[in-house]
Amino acid sequence: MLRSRPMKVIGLVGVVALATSLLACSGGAAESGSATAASGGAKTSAGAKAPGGAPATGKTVEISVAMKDNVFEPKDIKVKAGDTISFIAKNEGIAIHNLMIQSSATEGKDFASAAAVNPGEDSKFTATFTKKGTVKFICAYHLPDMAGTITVE
Ligand SMILES: [Cu+2]
Repeated sequence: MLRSRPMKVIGLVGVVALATSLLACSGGAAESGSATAASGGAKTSAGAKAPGGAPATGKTVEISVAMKDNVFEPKDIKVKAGDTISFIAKNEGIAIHNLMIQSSATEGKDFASAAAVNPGEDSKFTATFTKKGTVKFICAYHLPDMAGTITVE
């Protein structure tokens, strides 16, 4: 009886030490494993998507653009190539406005809000820019006043 007690204590310490080292070990393995998967995934999509353009990043960025009478705020927007941009075109004026992105030359299509966004209303749409450079956007009702640029970086 007297001998088995210290043995038990040592055994318990041993088990705890083993469990701790196992936890530390699996934690480390999981970390390096996910890092490898992330960089591998980026490489794969770079090869698979749009040659000449940036691959989709899988990231969504929300950008609100106020349409006032007669100006966009902001009128100069910066985005990252490959991000999905969720545009919210908010009509904060008293006239009808819209937001037309003239990207057909670089992206093969234009992105646009509803053709007529009424005062007090919003129009949401998404766009992805794959080519770095500058794209113009306008309000079709109020040229040349309502125009802006999107810089794709
Ligand atoms: Cu307008």
